[in-house]
Amino acid sequence: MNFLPLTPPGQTPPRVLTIAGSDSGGGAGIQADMRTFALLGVHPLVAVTAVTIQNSLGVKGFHEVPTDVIARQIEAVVTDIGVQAAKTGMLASSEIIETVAGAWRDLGLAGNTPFVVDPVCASMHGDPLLHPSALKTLRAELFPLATLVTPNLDEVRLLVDVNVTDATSQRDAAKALHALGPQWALVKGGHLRSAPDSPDLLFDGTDFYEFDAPRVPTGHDHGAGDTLGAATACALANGYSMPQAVAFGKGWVTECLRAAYPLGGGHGPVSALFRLQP
Ligand code: PXL
Repeated sequence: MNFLPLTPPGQTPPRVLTIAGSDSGGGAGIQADMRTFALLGVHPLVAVTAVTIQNSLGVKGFHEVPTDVIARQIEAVVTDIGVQAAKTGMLASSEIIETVAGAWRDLGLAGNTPFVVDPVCASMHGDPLLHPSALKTLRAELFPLATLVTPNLDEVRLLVDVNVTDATSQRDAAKALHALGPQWALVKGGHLRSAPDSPDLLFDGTDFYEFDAPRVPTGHDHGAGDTLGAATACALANGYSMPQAVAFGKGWVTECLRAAYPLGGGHGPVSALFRLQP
């Protein structure tokens, strides 16, 4: 696959901000985002929302970062360093979502800086990463600010109550998500286990774009959703159109799935480290 343009050493690369939770196991969340950013030649900026206590077997608990600390992290990097795109991951609570939405609006980023919202609700083990009462805030406050939302099929069910089982219901889900206000909605088909491929569907309110990739047979796919969103945000920061950026993100996560490795006694992570192979 082709990668993103690289900035010569000594020159400032594009900056992408991740607003997300820390995974102590290093597979998902901020750690996955930063691996992808760095290996795509992007300078990673970080606003930590929560610290999870986690290993390959699951999430044992998490500690939320106070909302003023989250808002100040975002403000500090946006006002000084500047961002060409941002993505959100684990946001944990309604208060944190309101804080992130408020910061995005107050800093004048809404409508002019690509904003990828990955509506993380639970870990792959089913451990909750978002309070159920926060779904309403996600829909009402953050989705209207998003350039792109990237739910998986479990998140689609929680957000718009559509059970995606085939291409028709995937279109219904994309329409329902788009009606919540994002510019683009991506319904990820990775969890459509009945499909031989992993079909993702992108919708801008008018046109549908399909992205197919072969399903990679691995038990180690921790961090796959984060990695797709992160790579898509990096492509947007480089000026790609949305369909081009999603195609790039999909290609990148497919390579990371092929390179996934076992870790600990549970599920291993997808791996951007393949990029370091000579
Ligand atoms: O993959 C979603 C995700 C995002 N962020 C954090 C996580 C997970 C999944 O476990 O732990 C911090």
